[in-house]
Amino acid sequence: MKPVSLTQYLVELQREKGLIPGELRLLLEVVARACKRISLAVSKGDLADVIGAAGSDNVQGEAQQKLDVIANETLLEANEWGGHLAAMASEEMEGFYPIPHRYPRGEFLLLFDPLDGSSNIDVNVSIGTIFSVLKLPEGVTEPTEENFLQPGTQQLAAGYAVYGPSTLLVLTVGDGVAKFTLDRETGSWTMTGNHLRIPEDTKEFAINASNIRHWEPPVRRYVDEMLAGKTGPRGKDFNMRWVASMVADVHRIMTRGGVFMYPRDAREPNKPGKLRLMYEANPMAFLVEQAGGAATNGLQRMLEVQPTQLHQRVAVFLGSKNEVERVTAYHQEQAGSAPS
Ligand code: AHM
Ligand code: MG
Repeated sequence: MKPVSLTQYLVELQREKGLIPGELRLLLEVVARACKRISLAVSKGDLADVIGAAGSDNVQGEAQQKLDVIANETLLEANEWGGHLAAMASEEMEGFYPIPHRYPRGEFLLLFDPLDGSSNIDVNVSIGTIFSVLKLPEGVTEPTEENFLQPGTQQLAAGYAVYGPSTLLVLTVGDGVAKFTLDRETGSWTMTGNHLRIPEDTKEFAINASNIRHWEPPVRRYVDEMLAGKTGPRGKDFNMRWVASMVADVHRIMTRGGVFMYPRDAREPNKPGKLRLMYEANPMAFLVEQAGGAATNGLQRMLEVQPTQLHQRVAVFLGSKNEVERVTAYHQEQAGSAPS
């Protein structure tokens, strides 16, 4: 069978299936092109002087790596002039970025975590880019931050790129999840999987266990039960994996199932978790649901959480459906029995 390119896949979604407008197709092509450039910079590593600290902090107070900055600029530059977007927002920028008036403006909003898994840059472990596309509300001509604060159900497209042994792009526009591998010789994205499915059951979980002493009781109960193995209440042994790059952990789950957790914990009680709703949790939740999995914040479906801030944090439980439902039920039980 002849290989299908990303362009062919998107053209089919637009023309034959009528699922996406032409402007969205062009936008996704530009995002994919930017990911290709980021992949190139990542793969050059020390040879291109892209490794190491940038000497600045982002809005979350995290030290930026050179690649965080390069990836952010690459996405901004690639997307600002095409005429598809009204504005962009990024993990690496405090405020949103309206498309400058010298360029035509479109009707979409693009959000991204330009370089996810920053702590893995120095050590040559998989990292990635996560993105989400929303529509500017009808009638708005000058975008504001509030225009971005739409629940994840409103996403028109979401995806991630993994810069690993091979570079992958995993994408959804609400018609299942497709996977593309970057062919480094021809420079094109070739489809290497379509309608990805996450098994409903799993024997693998992902959590940073060094935080165990800070976890809330439902998470402790859930993990303890898995750790008890065959002779415990679950009656089977579980395996654990934690890459510390959400893209890599989610991609493993996309491939063979599993449950990913970054719960709220007692380290910073006023922050509901580490990961960010708008450009990490929501796009991943959209992809995971499209692959037959589930995603919650412990209490409710992730995609239905009403955002209140651009950089809002959220607890994340996603992956194999039956496991996400179980850990969510443990949280709901606790919430139901907690004194008000
Ligand atoms: P980043 O976007 O600054 O890289 O932070 C998000 C990353 C996720 O990719 C990953 O799941 C998590 O942080 C790892 O956190 P920890 O180092 O606490 O295990
Ligand atoms: Mg991230």
